[in-house]
Amino acid sequence: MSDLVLYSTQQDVAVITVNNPPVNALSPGVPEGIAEGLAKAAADETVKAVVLIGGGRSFIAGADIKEFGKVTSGEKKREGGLHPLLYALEDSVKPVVAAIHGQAFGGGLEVAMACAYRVAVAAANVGQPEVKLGIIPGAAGTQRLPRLVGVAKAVEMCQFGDPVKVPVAAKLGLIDRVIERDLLEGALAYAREVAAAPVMKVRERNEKLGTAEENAPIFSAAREAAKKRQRQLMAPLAAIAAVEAATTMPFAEGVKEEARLFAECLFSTQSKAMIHVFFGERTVAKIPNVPKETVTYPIKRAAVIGAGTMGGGIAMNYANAGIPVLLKETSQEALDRGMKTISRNYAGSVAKRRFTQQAMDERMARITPQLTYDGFDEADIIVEAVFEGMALKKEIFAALDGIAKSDCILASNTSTLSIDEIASATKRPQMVIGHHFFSPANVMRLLEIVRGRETSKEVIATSMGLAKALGKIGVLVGNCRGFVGNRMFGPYRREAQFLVEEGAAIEAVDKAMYDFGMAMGPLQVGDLAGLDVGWRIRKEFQHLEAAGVRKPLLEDRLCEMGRYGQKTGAGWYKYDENRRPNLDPVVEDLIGQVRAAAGITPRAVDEAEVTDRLLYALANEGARILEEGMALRSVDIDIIYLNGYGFPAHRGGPMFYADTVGLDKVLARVREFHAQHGPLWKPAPLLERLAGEGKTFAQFDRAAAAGA
Ligand code: T1G
Repeated sequence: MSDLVLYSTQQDVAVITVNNPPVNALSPGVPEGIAEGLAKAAADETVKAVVLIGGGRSFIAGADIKEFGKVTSGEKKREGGLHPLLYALEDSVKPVVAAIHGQAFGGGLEVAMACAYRVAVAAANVGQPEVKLGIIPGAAGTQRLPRLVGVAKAVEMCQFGDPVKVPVAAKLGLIDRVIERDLLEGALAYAREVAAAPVMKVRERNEKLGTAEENAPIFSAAREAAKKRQRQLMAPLAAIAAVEAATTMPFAEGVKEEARLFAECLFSTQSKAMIHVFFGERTVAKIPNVPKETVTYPIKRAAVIGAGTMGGGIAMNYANAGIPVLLKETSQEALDRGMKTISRNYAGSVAKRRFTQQAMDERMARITPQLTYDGFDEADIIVEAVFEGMALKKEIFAALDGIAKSDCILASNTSTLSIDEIASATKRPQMVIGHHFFSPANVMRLLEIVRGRETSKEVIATSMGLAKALGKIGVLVGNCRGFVGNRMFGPYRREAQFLVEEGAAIEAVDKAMYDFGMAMGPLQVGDLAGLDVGWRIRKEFQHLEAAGVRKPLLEDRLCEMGRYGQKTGAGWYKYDENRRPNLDPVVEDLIGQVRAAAGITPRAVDEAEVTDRLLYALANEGARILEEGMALRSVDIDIIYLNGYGFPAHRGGPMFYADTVGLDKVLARVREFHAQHGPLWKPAPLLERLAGEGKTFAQFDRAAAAGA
């Protein structure tokens, strides 16, 4: 028996322990080890029943996702999968009891459902999260689950992939007993209780499969929900179809139909993209030359300067994570306004039953509004979130230098200004870092962590851990203008405006990107964030703009007209009381005037030109960012775009998407645009190199990792 699966006996019960840390994935050798243990138990006359349990922190968290890439790349042939093991478990003469703690996800739950019984501790979670990887359960999960919990719940679990807490799963009939104390002891006792009882194989239980009449509305509602909440995704629809097969076909046929649907999803670009994202969200936490064992600062007390939209949201993040936070403003009126916004945000969550009034009160109690620096000398981290002006920020950091304790991290939430220049206002640049939150700060998962030239490893490591504690995805970026996300968003939104100047309709540009999968089109996004934000930055950086380079004309004009977007009721669009966008003849007139003044004869612009110009603007700037080392890997850029800019996960991110198109094709289009539109489209040298070598951004990452 491999050491991936351990076998022992406790008097008359065999115990099979999966020992494949960190999550007991069903990696090669694990299914085989369980099967070997089962055979041993069958051959041992003293054994009356079997307990299958996970070692370490969890039961089995699913198939080994790393194996899928080997199958889809052809490196590895698809074998019989888990079915032989599942039938061996289900047909075992001696009943097998799955004992669950931590997670039983995906293949882990499918293994547990093939067992005669399932017991679990209340804190554990079960689920079929495969759709989050762009696939569906591939080991009869869609066939056994409805037989245990009924059709409606099985569809929901397979279509959305969300975890189900054990007490709820027990009520559904998925867990036979919730174990109060020691899981193994409880499972052994349960196994002895049921050792001699007759076992009904799950695959033979049909009483919960309902009738066609009962099921029809369930499946049509599920498909309706998929259309609304899972736009463009293929796996949820495949999951629904697979569960439907369980209600219309005999078990063995249903398993075949599930396998067909599973293969369709597994080989899809959507699944490759979502698996890329799964690993990418974990890769970004790995910083070359900042080893895992780097000492970090404990963050027990926080302080935020500025109670505006960003400062208030940042304070909420700390309160949500259980960290008391001081919130300083310069006037009582601004402070009251900030606290009122925070209270209103929390009340909204209570109203939506996201959490209780008590939870809101506890969070509010963790935020201390004040007009002074009282208590800042005890803070472990101070986050500056004031107006985007360098002079003000330097003044604040100079003041903090004299107040904060020596091991207090000084973070700026600046979205564009230089962390090095801000750090120069202190005598402790090694303690200064950028924590760039995205609005609304208490909602958006992305946190760009901006390393200054002198930022210490300990401050970086602490920031990466703090991001996780705040429920954020922390991505380390370099200290260039706009860092990574906004630096790329500039060309993206610039091209959207150029396309309108050249003849594209506003709504056509937005629709093209929405149809690509973006949460919102680029012009609507501008209206949402506020056109005046970019307008102010352009004015701040005017002196840096290269002369003779084409600049977008329309948004400055819209701002001069006081049309900042949703916040003023009008920007590119006019907004009704429900903030729904409507085309506005005033803007059409303005576009006509601007074209005429610029001597532009409007032309037809097709959807492909819109998506190519916007998406390749991202990829081209991303390539420059990689080259300059302002992002560690192309996947870091992808994770930034998914979590900060509404890029669709099923497209993997701007760099992954460019890889799927083929960098040679991307480069050809960039060269076309360069010829048509001038220096802004100069191809990035890295893009030219990789395209010339027939390589991908992903290969660039692997080479960088190998070289690290
Ligand atoms: N396969 C391979 N590696 C995995 C893995 C998996 N299923 N799950 C986690 N890891 C790695 C992860 O990359 C990280 O690696 C380390 O384990 C710790 O993970 C047949 C087809 C279980 C809730 O989708 O949801 O079964 O960065 O940081 O925060 O029908 O991991 O340390 O190198 O996330 O404590 C279905 C995915 C698979 C579950 C634990 N199962 N995993 O969270 O740790 S498809 C899933 C999770 C399937 C069947 C189908 C979480 C977790 P590294 P972590 P965590």
